[in-house]
Amino acid sequence: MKISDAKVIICSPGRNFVTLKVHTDEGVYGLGDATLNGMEKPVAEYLENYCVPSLIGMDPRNTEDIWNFFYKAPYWKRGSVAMTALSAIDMALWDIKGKMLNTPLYNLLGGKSREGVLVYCHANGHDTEETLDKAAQMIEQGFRAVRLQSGIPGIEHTYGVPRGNKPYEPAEPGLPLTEYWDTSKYLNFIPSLFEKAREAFGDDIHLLHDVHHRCTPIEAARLAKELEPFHLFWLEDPVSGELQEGLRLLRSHSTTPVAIGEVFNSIYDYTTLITEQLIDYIRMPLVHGGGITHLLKVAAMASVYHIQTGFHGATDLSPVNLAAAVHFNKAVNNFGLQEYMPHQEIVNEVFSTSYNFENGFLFIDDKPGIGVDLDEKKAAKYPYRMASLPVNRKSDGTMFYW
Ligand code: CS2
Ligand code: MG
Repeated sequence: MKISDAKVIICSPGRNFVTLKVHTDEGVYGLGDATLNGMEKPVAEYLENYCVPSLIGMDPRNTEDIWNFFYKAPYWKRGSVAMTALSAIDMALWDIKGKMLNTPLYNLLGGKSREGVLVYCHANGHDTEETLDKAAQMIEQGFRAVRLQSGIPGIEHTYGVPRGNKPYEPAEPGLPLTEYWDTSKYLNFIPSLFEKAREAFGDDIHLLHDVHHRCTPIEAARLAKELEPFHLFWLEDPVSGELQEGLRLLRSHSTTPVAIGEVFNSIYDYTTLITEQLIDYIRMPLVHGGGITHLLKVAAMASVYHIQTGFHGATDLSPVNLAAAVHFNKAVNNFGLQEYMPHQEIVNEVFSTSYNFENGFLFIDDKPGIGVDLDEKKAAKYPYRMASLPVNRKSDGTMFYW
């Protein structure tokens, strides 16, 4: 069996997605997500001009060797662009493997450890009241885990909160907008949001919060400590992902669980965090972290230290990634929680999916492989539109972390 062709499809039904479609000489094809928010074109270019020519003629069943070829052959390794491309190749090959063996992906990863995959959704509001209203609506829809992000008094616009009444999308059309940030206002406000949320929803709902890397280690330690009474399921990205050692300080001050790594792309980003037990959940998703082949190894390493998976799953990751993540999470023993931010309705015109949400869980049917298809004609109706994530400056104008 040989790979006969591979094509990169960029489309924008509501937002940009990059998909790799790998064809074989036996007529079976596989799909992989290659979407890297705001950097779609470099991944597509790397795939089309560098990876696809080498891929043609390879036997798609050799997922391990092909992964190692694209990881080890380039002298300049890793980085988010190359690893997203590699993730897409890997995902598409596992999709083919499942289709060839006529079995859903989860069966190739160990079978079922559970039927449904527990997910969390977002409740984003301009202030405490609106955030808690949104959370109440989510709980009403059946969600058992909710991430709370709120506008901060004194800060004009906070990342994660939609502008006006638009559905929330992390990227905005065109060049990056600038947002202004004030950590002390943020730190003074957030504990009261969670205090009110616990009063409103009781102890049985899982509550989460994302710091988006905006604290220094000592600030993150303060936040984690002050949130302790409200028993968060996790506090996400409390310090910059670059500063792994920063988590030592937080850990020595607080028992608030920590999730980190949606911007990571390799097991080597995690070695200190896992072996020193500085985190509780790994966020690196299949689409940016080297695909199924690599995440199986990261999850296995994490499991030795009783650390669980908690994959990133915002709307800028395509339905192909989400479906693959549901299979993965259904299979691995140390699954913890999956982020689920449903795509806009228009996305379903292009992608047909095999997962459904019920009572707080995502379920996936038994279609062979990943179970997602893409309608190329419909995709062509929605051409790429440049969109960017905002940049973040401190209130005095200093360029700052996200
Ligand atoms: C967020 C995302 O879902 C999350 O946890 O951090 O909104 C993230 O900022 C975007 O996916 C970036 O593209
Ligand atoms: Mg995040």
